[in-house]
Amino acid sequence: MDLSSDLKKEMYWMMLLSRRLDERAWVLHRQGKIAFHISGIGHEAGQVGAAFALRKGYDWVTPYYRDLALMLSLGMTPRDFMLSLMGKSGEPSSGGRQMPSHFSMRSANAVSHSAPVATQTPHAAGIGLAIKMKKEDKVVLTTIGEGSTSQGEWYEGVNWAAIHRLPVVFLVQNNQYAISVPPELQMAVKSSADKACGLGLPGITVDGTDVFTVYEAVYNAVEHARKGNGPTLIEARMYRITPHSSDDDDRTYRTREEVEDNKKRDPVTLARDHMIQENLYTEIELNALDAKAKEIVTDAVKYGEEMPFPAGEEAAYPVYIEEVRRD
Ligand SMILES: Cc1ncc(C[n+]2csc(CCOP(=O)(O)OP(=O)(O)O)c2C)c(N)n1
Ligand SMILES: [Mg+2]
Repeated sequence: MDLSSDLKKEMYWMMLLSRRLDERAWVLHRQGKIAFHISGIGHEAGQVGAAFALRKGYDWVTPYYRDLALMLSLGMTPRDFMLSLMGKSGEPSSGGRQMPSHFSMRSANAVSHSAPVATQTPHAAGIGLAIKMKKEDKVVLTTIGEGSTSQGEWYEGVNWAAIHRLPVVFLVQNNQYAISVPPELQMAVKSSADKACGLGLPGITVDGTDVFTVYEAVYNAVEHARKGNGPTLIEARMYRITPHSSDDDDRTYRTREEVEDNKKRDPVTLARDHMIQENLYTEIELNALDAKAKEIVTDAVKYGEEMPFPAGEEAAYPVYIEEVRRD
């Protein structure tokens, strides 16, 4: 696909910003300043490529917890993310009530998900059905990890979308682990995309470390859906460079050599190399961008630290409410 220089630069920036923000979250956790972090490091190409293939704020998204780069690409700010990590007042997903990274955002049509994995899949199918009934040309993107494609909800959601040819793109981020469990213990097929033939929709596997490859695959699937041709299942293959979460010790189930080896396909480094090779940026410009990303992250941390915690008496809103508030 022939992409404009500006588009490539925008994508690179989102990947870089997400990476620097994510790295800072780990530091904050180890400093004891936040309780929990679940990381998208290694997932940036898959998420940014997918987000840029959508009409932002027009199409719908039901994301999952690793989708930091996806959400930033759809307009969530680093400050918003810090509020989520710190459980502070004003946090857009839940006002600081949800676990961090349980993303939702009204302006991006991004719908909140539950902690049980795969619930976002039937949600996406339901939204797809609503779009079809309303005869709109919108599309739903839903994301998930490969391990969670073992869940019943996942099959039910994909099956329903396939039967009714709903405008849904199912993006599986195959990062080679479900906490400690490798894909071969989750499925007897080689790729989550192979499951598509049993459910009656197209399924493809792509290199999820290359942002432009993912963009092209999701773009084509989105256009296919928008024209009323139904859903597509895309598996983007990548590697979870960090432990599962801040509370996981991955040394108990994988070697350091394996992790180091997979860092050779670090999506942010690959995109950076592409920028140089295509003369889109010089080394000096790239270093300046990096400094800018770090500055934005530092500002977000300061902002988060200065914000108050939500008022205790509001803890149950909107779980239990006296009257319905529409704001
Ligand atoms: C129904 C359910 N079972 C188990 C869990 C605990 N859990 C949280 S994340 C996770 C691993 C999911 O792995 P995968 O789908 O590959 O996504 P990844 O975390 O690798 O991105 C598990 C088992 C859960 N949240 N929900
Ligand atoms: Mg996984």
